[in-house]
Amino acid sequence: MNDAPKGLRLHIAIFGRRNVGKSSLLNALTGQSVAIVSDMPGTTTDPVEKTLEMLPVGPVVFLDTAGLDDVGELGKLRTERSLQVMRRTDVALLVTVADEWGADESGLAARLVELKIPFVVVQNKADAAPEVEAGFARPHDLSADIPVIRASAHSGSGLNEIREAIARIAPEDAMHQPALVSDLLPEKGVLVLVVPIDTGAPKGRLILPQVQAIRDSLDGRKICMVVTEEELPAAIGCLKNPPDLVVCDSQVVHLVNRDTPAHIPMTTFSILMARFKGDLSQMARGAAALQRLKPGDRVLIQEACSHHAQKDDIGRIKLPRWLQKMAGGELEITVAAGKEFSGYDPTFKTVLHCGGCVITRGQMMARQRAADMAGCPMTNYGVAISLVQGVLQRVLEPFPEALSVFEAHTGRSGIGSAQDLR
Ligand SMILES: Nc1nc2c(ncn2[C@@H]2O[C@H](COP(=O)(O)OP(=O)(O)OP(=O)(O)O)[C@@H](O)[C@H]2O)c(=O)[nH]1
Ligand code: SF4
Ligand SMILES: [Mg+2]
Repeated sequence: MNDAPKGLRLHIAIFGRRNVGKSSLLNALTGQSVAIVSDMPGTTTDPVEKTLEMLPVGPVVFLDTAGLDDVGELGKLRTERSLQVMRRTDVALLVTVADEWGADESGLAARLVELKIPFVVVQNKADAAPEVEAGFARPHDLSADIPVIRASAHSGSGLNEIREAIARIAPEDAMHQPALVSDLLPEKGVLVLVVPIDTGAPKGRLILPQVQAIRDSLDGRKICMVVTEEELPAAIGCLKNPPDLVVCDSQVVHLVNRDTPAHIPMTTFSILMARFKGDLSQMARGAAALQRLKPGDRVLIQEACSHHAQKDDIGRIKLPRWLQKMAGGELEITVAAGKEFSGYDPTFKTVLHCGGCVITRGQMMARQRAADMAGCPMTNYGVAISLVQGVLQRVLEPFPEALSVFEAHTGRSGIGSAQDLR
């Protein structure tokens, strides 16, 4: 489990004013000297990350942040970065010194409530305030369901309570990923995975969604075949009964659509991942909005990491070209990359998101919620590729709810054939 991908780990972020002991708590909870601690306010300047296996929660990432009361120009920037961390937080620790609770803490708590991020209030430095032990007050403006724990990063008191509280309040979504594919198959069902082995495929290995699909089908005791698109007809032909599901890479979806008889359900790895990572129905609604784009409309292309763009990059080059073709003219395209983001500008007519392999389900859901709140339809690359290929309805068939959302919002279908996509 130690090498669980970051996208599958619960993200726990530590917020609070400067010098309250956030970094000391990170070190105490992880049992390691991860972050620098000092009595100088403003010691932590950039978010610090530490992945570990934490009982009783499982694989987690801890994020230590700069104090939210930092001052001056630089301080403001640091505070902004800390707040951006909130957008990728599944559970927060709001740290104070003993029962000091002022406007900073109230504001922070209100913001966490607004973003629907569950949190624990940690009253740190309990060892230094024994004289008020009896009178340790619960903040007056906190709702009763928010745990308040007295702790000391120095003595270690309260740390287990913090761990247990995290496990208790962690969102179901972030703790228990839905199955990737096995729930779509009957008992001992047959799954055919179509994996193109072209020059773009990494040498000697498979990519994460492919490995996860194989593993999930084995966990679910299904029967899994893995073939390239060229072998697909032979693979289907050699089976006594039709397979229960064919899953392919988006880039060969037009070929696989052609070679998979209509009575055999098919979908793509991207669609599976869109459901695994977030709300597929919302992505399907966002795909319908792509069909309404007009020349001059603003589109945000959002990637969760800043990878080096290739010359035929899907997000930066191909999708914008296809969408402009669908819209019948130039679109105003903005590209944003990185794990941090600070909400959406409502003037975007669409947010087109990457697969988000480096962020968690909770983080993707937070992005989807933020887009929804700003009134920006949101979809992702995989869903958009199937739309422009004219096969979205077919690949959504295994997901009746998402299909009906798409059909309720759709106008015309995609731009048609594979030739159009060169
Ligand atoms: N007595 C006592 N002191 C603590 C405790 N936790 C932290 N401190 C001290 O408080 C000071 C600040 O600790 P940090 O962990 O650097 O605090 P921080 O919140 O990360 O500070 P910034 O990074 O500046 O925002 C240090 O001198 C710590 O030794 C605690 O539980 N008890
Ligand atoms: S899917 Fe998104 S997060 Fe994953 S590598 Fe591509 S751009 Fe980065
Ligand atoms: Mg610090």
